[in-house]
Amino acid sequence: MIDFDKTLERFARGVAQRTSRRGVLTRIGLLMFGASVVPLLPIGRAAAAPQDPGNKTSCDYWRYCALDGFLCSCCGGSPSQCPPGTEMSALTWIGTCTNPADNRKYIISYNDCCGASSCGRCICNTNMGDRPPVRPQSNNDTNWCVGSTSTVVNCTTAIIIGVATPPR
Ligand code: ABN
Repeated sequence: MIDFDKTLERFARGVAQRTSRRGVLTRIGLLMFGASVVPLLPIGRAAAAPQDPGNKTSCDYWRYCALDGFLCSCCGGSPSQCPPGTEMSALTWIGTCTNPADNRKYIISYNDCCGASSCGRCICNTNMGDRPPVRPQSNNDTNWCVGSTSTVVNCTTAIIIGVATPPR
């Protein structure tokens, strides 16, 4: 029968004779350095973000498909940010728009920006999926600033909430 202890001892002695202590320490050091550097290497994460083509100050921009209001992009804000001095409404109207870059449907939240005065620039009334005010939950001709500090609507944002359709 093989003497396990003796075999292991012979193997360890052989390794010890063939390698120097400094060499072993160098290898361990290199391994530790490699392990710490790997997470820092550049990794292509761009694929995760959807492409977002189009002119954000035009009613034709894909995210505005169900919008009723002044574009915040024309009023000192952006499709997802209110202009300075205004407050984003907590209440909102939800639409579903197709991104031409990947042909997928995205859920868009049309939060009004409240305060200051009505912006008055870039009015859009695309209204896809809009229903009469008798169904308020499906109507976009609504002042979503009613629950905010100011009920004055300055402009309307179009924020991507998520993908409505799974990848094909
Ligand atoms: N959601 C924009 C809006 C505000 C007030 C009146 C109509 C539409």
